[in-house]
Amino acid sequence: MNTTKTNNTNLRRQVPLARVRNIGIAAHIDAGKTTLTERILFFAHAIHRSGDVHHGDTTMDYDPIERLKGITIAAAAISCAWPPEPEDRDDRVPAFETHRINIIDTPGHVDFTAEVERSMRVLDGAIAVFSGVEGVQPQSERVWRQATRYAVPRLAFINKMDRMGADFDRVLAEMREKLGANAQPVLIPIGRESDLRGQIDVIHRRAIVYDLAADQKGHTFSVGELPESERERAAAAYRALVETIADLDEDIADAFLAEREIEATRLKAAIRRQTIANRFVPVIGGSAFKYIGVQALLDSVLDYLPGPDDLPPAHGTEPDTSEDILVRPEDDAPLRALVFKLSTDEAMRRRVFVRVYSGTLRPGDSVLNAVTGRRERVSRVSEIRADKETALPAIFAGDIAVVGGLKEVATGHTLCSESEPVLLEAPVFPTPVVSMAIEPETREDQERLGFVLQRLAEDDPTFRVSTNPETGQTLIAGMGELHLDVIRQRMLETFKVSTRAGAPEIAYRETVTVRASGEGRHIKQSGGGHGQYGHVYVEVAPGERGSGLVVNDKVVGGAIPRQFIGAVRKGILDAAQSGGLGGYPVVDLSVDIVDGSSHKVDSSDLAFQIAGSLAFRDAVTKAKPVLLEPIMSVECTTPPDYQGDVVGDLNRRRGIVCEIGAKAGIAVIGAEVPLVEMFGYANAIRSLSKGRAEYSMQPARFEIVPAELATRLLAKR
Ligand SMILES: Nc1nc2c(ncn2[C@@H]2O[C@H](COP(=O)(O)OP(=O)(O)OP(=O)(O)O)[C@@H](O)[C@H]2O)c(=O)[nH]1
Ligand SMILES: [Mg+2]
Repeated sequence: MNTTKTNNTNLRRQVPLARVRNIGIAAHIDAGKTTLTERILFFAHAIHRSGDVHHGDTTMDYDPIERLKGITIAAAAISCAWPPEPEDRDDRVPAFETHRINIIDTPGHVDFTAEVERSMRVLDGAIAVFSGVEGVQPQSERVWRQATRYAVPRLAFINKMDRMGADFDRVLAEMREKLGANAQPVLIPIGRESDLRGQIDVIHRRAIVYDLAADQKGHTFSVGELPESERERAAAAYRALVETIADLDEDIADAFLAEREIEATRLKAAIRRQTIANRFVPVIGGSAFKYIGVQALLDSVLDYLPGPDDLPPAHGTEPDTSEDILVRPEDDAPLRALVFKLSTDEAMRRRVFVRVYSGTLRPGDSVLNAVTGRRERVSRVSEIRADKETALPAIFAGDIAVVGGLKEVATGHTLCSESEPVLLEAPVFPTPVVSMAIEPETREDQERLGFVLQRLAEDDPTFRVSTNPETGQTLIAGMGELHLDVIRQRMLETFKVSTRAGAPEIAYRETVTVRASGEGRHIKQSGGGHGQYGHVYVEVAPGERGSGLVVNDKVVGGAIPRQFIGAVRKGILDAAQSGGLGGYPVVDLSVDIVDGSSHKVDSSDLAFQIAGSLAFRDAVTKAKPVLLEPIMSVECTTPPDYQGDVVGDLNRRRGIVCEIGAKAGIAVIGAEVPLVEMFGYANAIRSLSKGRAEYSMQPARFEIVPAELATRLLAKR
């Protein structure tokens, strides 16, 4: 029975789909995402006072650890109306209909990349924020690629135009060069640094000028003729914009070739089409901190970013037949919702974040979790406002919301109607690179530790917990030192579990370098009663970096009976968890199950599982196993005086310097360095540059640890 469908007859959505925008804000660390989100909420009247990150009073960074550190850790969602209620409106927008904008503010630090990944998976559009001074930074490239992977249309906001050294044109050029973006400005800052005072509206060739004397919070501005000094710039930008769009869009091409005047609405419609098709990126300059350019950015979100029904339908698969199913954002279609995030609060209450792709969901409905196959009852559906929730009578296609009452659920699961099960594509997360042994401080902590760790690991797909089989120690693994530090702090502050930690270690991997075969025999046959009989031959071969572990069944003629292949596979997967060199996971290889033998009475799943493990270990030992270590791509920015010292130090860390450049009088050094050599680098770079150099890094790939080093490393274990 499809409860969802029968229940929704008397409920209607309040905001039509065409007036919904689900957008994310993504960028390099510190580009100003949270500041921009606060300003958006302020202008949309969703908050009365706009918070500041350095005062620790923002709505979006509500977590005490975020406020303390001044960075975003968890993506926070919030919803606002634009334009805000009519009585508060200026006359800039005549007759209008308000839109609902759901915003997800994501963290910039690469240790929390999972938050960006899962947000991108469910968003319809994004604002990519760049610093007007630093331009396109390594993490900006990463989030840009993430958005491209999920085909998320985006606007670019070049922020911090009030800061010394800000340069709009340079950042625009970098976006084209480094990101390959087909980008043209639609709103260009007027003035820069302390003289920043407004924007050129390129499409209407007019000026938006803020009255800074009257109002420091961006409420007072006038829209009028361009000042003489900006006319040439505006005309050139308009030409470039029209030419670029004419290249992409037939409608504008025709008008352009006929040299007809192009009406603003027509040009905007074409920009919208090309932005949504991911062929064009409108660029906007301003300063979130100084409240300049935010209202026009919001207008652009409505003008150019898609609503849920502007995008191609989402793809799902039928769980049994794997048939492709198109999911259209219709309220009366069967329910299809993707769980993209879980988070647990101090009272162990769990928030389950979903994006509804089709259908309607209301409290009391029962839904099918297409991954677990379990039927679950939804007790509550709510709108999200950062740390608060408002219960709703229903949520509809295109909504991002929190649902309550689910018992067994994880990130990437699909909730759907029982009559028409569908699996929606789950986001993919990177694997941890750093691990750390931890132990509880007291007996009380000991009791809660396991439970809390399990919850945290369920919430965060890039956080793993395991037990060292030899020492019995608890190991936690994540994306970096900061990630693990934040996890321990959260355990303490939120869940009151205090832990001692060992030094961070690399989450090494093991792999093979040549082909080899192996045999596993688990044969125990006594005279009377049942014995055990499992016998397996496997062949292993090196695979590509990042390919993981692939197991193939190549047995012919029933040497291993069909029903035991699953057990052999399980034995191999178990053994691969902990390799023979240092107990690290064995990855990037293929394993063919090729032959074996069985016994009519004594063969069992267990015997074949053990034989599979033994055969795998035997083969890997013969296949010249090696250790793999994570290599980081590092970018340092430093005053030129310290360039030599920074490069020398990177070389001593087994680093390979790939690129040295300059940006606004600052040297930029790009290098690849093994992660193990980067522990404690924050202090090192600070002291060798008197605190003036900075760096950021992100995982690049895994590479073989040099033999001599590997020997030393393994001897220590
Ligand atoms: N001068 C100036 N400073 C800004 C501007 N926008 C943000 N900042 C400052 O830059 C710093 C970082 O701002 P955030 O908003 O926390 O940046 P974020 O992108 O959210 O950072 P993460 O979430 O940690 O990646 C804060 O000190 C802000 O006050 C701006 O337009 N101009
Ligand atoms: Mg932030």
